[in-house]
Amino acid sequence: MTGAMRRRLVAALLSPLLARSLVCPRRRQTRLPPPGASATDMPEPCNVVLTTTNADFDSLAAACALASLWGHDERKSSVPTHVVLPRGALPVVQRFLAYHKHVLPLRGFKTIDGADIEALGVVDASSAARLGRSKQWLKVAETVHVYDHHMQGDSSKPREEDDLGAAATELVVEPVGSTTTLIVERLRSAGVRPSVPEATLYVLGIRADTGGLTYESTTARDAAALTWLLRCGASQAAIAEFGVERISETQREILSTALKDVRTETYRGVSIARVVCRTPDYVPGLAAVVEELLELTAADVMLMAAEHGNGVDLIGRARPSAVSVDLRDVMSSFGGGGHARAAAAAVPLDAVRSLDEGAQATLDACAALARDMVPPELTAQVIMTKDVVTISANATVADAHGTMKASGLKSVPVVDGNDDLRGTLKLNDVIRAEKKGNAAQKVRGIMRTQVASVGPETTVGELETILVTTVGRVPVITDSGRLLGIVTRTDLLRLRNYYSTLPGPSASG
Ligand SMILES: [Mn+2]
Repeated sequence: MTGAMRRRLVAALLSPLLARSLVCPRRRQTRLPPPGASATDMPEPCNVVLTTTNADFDSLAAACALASLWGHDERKSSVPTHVVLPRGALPVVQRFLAYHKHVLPLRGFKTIDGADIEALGVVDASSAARLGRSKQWLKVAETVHVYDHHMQGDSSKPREEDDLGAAATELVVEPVGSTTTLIVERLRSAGVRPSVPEATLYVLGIRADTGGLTYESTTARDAAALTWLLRCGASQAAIAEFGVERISETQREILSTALKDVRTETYRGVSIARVVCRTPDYVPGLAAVVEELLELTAADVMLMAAEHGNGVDLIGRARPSAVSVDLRDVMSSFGGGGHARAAAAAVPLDAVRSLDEGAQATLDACAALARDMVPPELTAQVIMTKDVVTISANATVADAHGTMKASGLKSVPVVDGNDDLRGTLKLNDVIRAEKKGNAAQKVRGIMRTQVASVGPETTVGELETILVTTVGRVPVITDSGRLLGIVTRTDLLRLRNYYSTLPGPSASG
């Protein structure tokens, strides 16, 4: 087989059309009609739980968990509950399904008559558009139950009503890391213990959407659900095998080309990288490629425009350090959605053409939106603490020790009568001087005169370099050397929003 043939074969295997037929085999043969009736005559009342199109692990796991919950719910268990994938699944999920579909309650879309649906479950979908052709069932089902964790705007407030919200007879949207968490919590309180393969799938769902409990959106509830699933016997061997995204040959080729083509610009301290990728056909699983790119390039924001036969897919990923960039907002301008740090949009071909733009122009517009979210970079004079504990160069070592004990500081700026910075006094030097019997000596004799300092206009990016590589406390001084304030690592941590609460300004620097 030549390389080109193999690539074509891989592309064919990855095409959503074929993926669907692999994932959702028709099962007509299992539904033998009773004597005297044809299959189509017989109503087959059922419940259906939908994944999203191109299902990820969270979507599949939440759907299977909800089907299990309903199977144990006396109000719903009088009819069977089927899980339907409206259109394909991510490659990593397809691989799991290839080994496990016989233990999951899956049914093909075409084997179900919409009129037979009593309860319809929708999981992990931020809009009805994510349901593909099964969107039509929203109108015919007796009840519609929506479970999701995609919040809108401010993460504390649930999203507004849309076509999906309007169809819902029950709408549960909560700020947790995965939809699977929401359903697993319900299984647990209903006393339903999952089978080992089910528990394994649910773990894969929680892991995928929380990055193995590392993403910013992860909550204690996700960790608690995961712990319970491990106690239910979820298989670490299967998690290790199926939880790892295996980048396909096609994805690997795109990754290596993208690494050469990626362009990074740093704007107000935030590095935004972008790359266009062109393929003849739609390639699933490009989000995994974008995640790899983010890791490999160390950019704060990575944006990819993937041009294929039917339009342009925009995919964005951001690190928590890009505090101000909300990719969900960026992608919503292109009709997409997702989370602040991970979002995507599918721009149809006609939209790309009517704008007279190719993938590059669409990508540039996307990058400009992200860039506009970055506020002016803060400077030392804005974030510094002005109320600084200082010691006079003429104070005695004993006095200085008293000041340091009272403030709890291990390093204090030394100033003269005009508040001009003269040096830094270290606690270790004070203690050493006292042990030598020099408690009455003047501070100027033991202070360090080589002091790293910055001007008031120094940006946070420059300060960060100094604070993490040199000293933990940097005095801010005027051109003439007068002490204005101090910036510490605590200020940096606060500014980066790593912790919601930190001790008062610079106190513990
Ligand atoms: Mn999800």
